[in-house]
Amino acid sequence: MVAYVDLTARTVVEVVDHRELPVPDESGNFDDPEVAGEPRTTLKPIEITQPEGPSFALDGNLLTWQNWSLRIGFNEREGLTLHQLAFDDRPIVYRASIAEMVVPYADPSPVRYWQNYFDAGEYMFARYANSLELGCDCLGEITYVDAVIADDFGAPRTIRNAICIHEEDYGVLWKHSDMFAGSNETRRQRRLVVSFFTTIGNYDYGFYWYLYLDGTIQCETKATGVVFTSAYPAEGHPYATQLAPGLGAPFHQHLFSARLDMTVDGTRNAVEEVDAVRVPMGPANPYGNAFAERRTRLGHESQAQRLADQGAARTWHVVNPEKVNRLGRLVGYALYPEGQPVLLADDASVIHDRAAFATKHLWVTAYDPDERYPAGDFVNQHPGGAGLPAWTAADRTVDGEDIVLWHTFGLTHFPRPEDWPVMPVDYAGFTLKPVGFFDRNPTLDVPRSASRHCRGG
Ligand SMILES: [Cu+2]
Repeated sequence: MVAYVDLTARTVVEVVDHRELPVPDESGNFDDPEVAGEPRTTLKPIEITQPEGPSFALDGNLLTWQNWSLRIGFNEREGLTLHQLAFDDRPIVYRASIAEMVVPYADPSPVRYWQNYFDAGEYMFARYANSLELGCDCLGEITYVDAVIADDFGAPRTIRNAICIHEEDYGVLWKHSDMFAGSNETRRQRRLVVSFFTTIGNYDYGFYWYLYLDGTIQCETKATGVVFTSAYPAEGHPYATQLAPGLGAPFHQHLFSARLDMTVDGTRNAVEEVDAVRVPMGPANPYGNAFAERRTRLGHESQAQRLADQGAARTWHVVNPEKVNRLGRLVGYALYPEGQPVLLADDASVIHDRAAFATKHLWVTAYDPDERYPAGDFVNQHPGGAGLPAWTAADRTVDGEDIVLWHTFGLTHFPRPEDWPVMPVDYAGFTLKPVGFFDRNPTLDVPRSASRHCRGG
């Protein structure tokens, strides 16, 4: 049953009595031993120890770790913000954040069709950031940072332990066993992790930024919590998964927009789209084995609204047209998208207009300090068209300018029975990797692991 209420007039406009279904009777209280069963006893402890402390330092909001430096910030709309990311004092990203996210649902019934939550622009999701706990949320040698946000009346509110900073081992960085020279070298990768978790209604989202020894930057979102269930008919419903008897969860997407104000070795940057292309057999390719890279410079904003193409291994290289490496090539950082679906709702739908940012994987815009939120500043009940579609109507040049990348990524979630009654973390994100930014592998100076768990070399 759905009631449409005019909040201004305080009147009920319409009541829709859609369908009568039995209330599912299975308990989903996963913290109830009756539901969860006895805790298993077979997991031995894992302890992370760093006897000399972590390798990073935090001075105010300035975070330094290995070759990296950055400043961290936090606000109620975007949550964590990273500023002035630099490697060996060479700037890469001026400011990075998750500037919007939308969760559109696929069920066309009157109960659900309007469910399109803009968790950032409508709900200010970072207001609900969790106070994290050592050993549960974060393992190892952790530095917590409190966040101070503005509450609904403009007063400061402190969220204790909102931001978690730590260092992780991340397996093998590089390795080679040389069968001719008899040498055997392995180096271990590490990453610096800056993260927070927030709870918006039924879902819990983690936002994790990783910096790696080799210059890689990664953003990873984690979706967990409880999927949006209700009574559904067991048969004949093409837009939901049955999770328990009589209980269904509708299909939906979690679409995030990362705002990446790039500054690769300086303010003036440009974007090249790089595709893998097949080469027809012919005089220049007599054996037919050739394949090549195709580079396309994105000149104006109208040309810089792009979809990923995993079949072509498509990446977007943010280059500095004024700086070259020792090989005479432009220095760059490449955005590697996951290439999951963009907004699946029909082009004529309301959500298509309201979440236009989510219809492309990539937008590139000329920097304007007023352009911060891709669905517009005021998202609640906005009819659509604000933000990226409005700004890019000017079709500014983005070639050799101060530019901002807006990257849509996310999950298209067909719930699984295993997502009930609480959902194991699902992941979505993207990676920024140096491509010709360095003259060679920047991690040759990483020493062999000195851990006593290793046999000495
Ligand atoms: Cu989901």
